[in-house]
Amino acid sequence: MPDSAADQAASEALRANIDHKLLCQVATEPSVASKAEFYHALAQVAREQLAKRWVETQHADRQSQARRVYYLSMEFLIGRAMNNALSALDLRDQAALVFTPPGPSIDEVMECEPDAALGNGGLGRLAACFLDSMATLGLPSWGYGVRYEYGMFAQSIVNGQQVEKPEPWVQDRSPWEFQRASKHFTVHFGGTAEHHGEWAEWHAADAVEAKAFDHVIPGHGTERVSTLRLWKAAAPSEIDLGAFNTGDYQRAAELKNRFENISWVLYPNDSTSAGRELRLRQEYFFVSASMQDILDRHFTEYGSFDNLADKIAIHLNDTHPAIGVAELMRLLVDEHQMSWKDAWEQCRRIFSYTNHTLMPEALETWKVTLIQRVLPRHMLIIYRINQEFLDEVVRLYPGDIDLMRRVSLIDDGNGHEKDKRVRMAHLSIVGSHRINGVSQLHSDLMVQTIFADFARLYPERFHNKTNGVTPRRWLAQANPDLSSLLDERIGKDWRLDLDRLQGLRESADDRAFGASFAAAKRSNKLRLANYVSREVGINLDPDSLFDVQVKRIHEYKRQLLNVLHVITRYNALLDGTAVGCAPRSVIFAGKAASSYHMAKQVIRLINDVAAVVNNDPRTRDMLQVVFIPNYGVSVAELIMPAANLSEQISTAGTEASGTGNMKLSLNGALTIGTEDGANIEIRDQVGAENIFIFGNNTAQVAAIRAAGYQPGDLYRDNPALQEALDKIDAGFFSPGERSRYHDVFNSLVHYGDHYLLLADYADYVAAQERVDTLYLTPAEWQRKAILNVAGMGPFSADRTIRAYADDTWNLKTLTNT
Ligand code: 26Q
Repeated sequence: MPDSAADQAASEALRANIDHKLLCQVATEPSVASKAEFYHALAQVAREQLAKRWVETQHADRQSQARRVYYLSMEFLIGRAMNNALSALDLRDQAALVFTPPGPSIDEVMECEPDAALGNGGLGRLAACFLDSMATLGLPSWGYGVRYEYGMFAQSIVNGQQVEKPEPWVQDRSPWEFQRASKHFTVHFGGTAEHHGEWAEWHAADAVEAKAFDHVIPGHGTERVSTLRLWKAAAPSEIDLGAFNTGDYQRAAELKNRFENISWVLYPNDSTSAGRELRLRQEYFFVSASMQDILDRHFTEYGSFDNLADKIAIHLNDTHPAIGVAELMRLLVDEHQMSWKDAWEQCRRIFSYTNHTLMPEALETWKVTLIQRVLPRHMLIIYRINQEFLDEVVRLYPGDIDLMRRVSLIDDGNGHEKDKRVRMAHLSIVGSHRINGVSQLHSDLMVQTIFADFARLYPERFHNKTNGVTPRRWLAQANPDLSSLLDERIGKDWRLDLDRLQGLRESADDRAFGASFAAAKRSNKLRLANYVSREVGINLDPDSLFDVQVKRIHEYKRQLLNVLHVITRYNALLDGTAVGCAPRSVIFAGKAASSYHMAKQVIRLINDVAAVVNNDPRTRDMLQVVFIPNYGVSVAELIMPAANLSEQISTAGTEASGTGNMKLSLNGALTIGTEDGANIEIRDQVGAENIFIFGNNTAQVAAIRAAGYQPGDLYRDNPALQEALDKIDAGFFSPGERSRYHDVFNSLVHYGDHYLLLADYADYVAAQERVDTLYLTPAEWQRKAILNVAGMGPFSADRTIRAYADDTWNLKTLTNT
């Protein structure tokens, strides 16, 4: 904690500023202000300085006329803003000095802020980390998205089951947003489109206003900022007027609803494409507003669209904003009189696209009939793009009809008109000059499987950009104890240059350092244990091994495999065959999509198993199980620093990258994981001897499936596995309802075990035994944990964004300091 005279003076100045904001903005005074009122006053202090940085950054960007990148994403999982803003503004230490007893602490003040949970999971959080890095690297950059009224639902656990409730993250307004009253665009829907040669006239049926709300994203170690502009849907003002004139309030209210519901709620699904009309409207709504805004800005600065592609890059975060390709064509050709050929040339230089999943059920397609009804002009544009694209394919591979069918933007529905669908991934690829996956394995599989035809057509377009996480939020802010330890050892520069962590390697064998490292971990575990005790009423032993699996609940992520191991361990403890075990606390957290039955069953099973295991006096000292409710950014900030073991156990070939794996390792957890996603690159960086890799790799998974996988045989031949599964099936953990988990049992033993849990079970349990052995040798464990942190340099989002800027967006970094 800084205590020099200068720091004291600065904190006094900050205190005076907060008191002033309390008076003017909150109308109260320090002696009676609540924590929430202090939070608002402090946020106002930060807001003022952020506004100043925003204005200066915009000025610099206009002056430099540098190329800008626009990052289009349906999701931005920001979490809380305060700690990050104070750190970026260099106010964090002073704020800690201001908030001292008898008043609330800075932590208590910061906890008043609700999470901005405008995303589902990995993809949304990646977008937030990227904004942090873009600002920090000084890139002229904007994020564009939807200002959902309700973000990701809040999860509570009632009788062991997930209960969802709506989460209005901004009740009235947030101190972090700036409404831009003058920035609004009209977005049209429906009606008909009439061709006039190259261009068309769209007689739309409906119009919605898109209103801009900005979040200033501060850079670290720079005064530059990035902007996140979110769009809120509003009924056009004529609607209110019409109701007033006719007195038909009922109809007016209905209409208002019909428009304003577009930005009401985030779809809580992270792995299946819903195919719902409202979702399509959301996608087009924010994409159209963003495109209009981008073109407006460009025209104001250059008075022409001829140089558009020299000055802007637009990135598609998955296919969710892919309709943007058609929208840019529409705006340039229909609204700005550019020729189709010129517009298409610009388009292809402007767009780039990241794919985040290989799973077929998550690949977005929309019925042609739906797009025709909601966006008739765009359907015509997509047909024309497709026609020109297929003409090119024919020239390259004459006569290959099957190839044409496979790569077409339209899935022809086996000739049934009503089953025709638009493939958004194909539209994204054809409209982009760069396409990337999010880990080396994922990028390789992408070009070998789902996009193999396109990789043959356009090999130069396909690249890898392995994901990363921001070390500011995920180490500096979330783990202050480890951070100060790092500062002492390797200096403070790792925040902006994560490769500095390599400098820790020479301290791996230093006993004293190992002890301090362990002490930091223990205090983080204590903090988490206190939270769990308060929230869940379970008391964890802070000296037990904290074994953590935190992520969305999905069958491919195999939380159920983890549960099978827990039950196996419990059985072994009971029958005395558990030798060399370390005391463990197995910690789960994550949300299930509201309509995903099997995922909800897994949550319930975890809680049912916890109820049995935690209350068994014979095993209580050796094994505890807890499900922490409402996993989100803020809960993750508590869990990541406290983990000893990171569970990354997806079926090889299914997890595109993972980013929780990076956060956990960065905070000194060892990984137990499969050869999947970025786990492979983590192994390469930390060394195979410092990670627990188990199970079948992608080639083996393919071979097992090809040979006709028989999970029933594995069940019959492995007594420990059989006992664990039988207990689930017989209702051992659900005595009040014995049949509760029949479907879970059946999905593994009788219905094909699609994600090969049983095939990896034995190797997983064996790997877990090696984990115990190591944990019982603390000095060795510490050494490996330190080497994990030391190897995490490449997993900074700064490295990822630099690579995007260089290879994909063609941007230079800037500074205005
Ligand atoms: C699509 C259509 C309709 C409704 C919802 C969706 C939808 C929404 C979100 C589909 C997918 C998502 C989110 C996917 C996601 O989070 N993928 C994860 O992305 C991370 C960042 O690249 C990777 O690390 C993870 O491996 C990947 O699962």
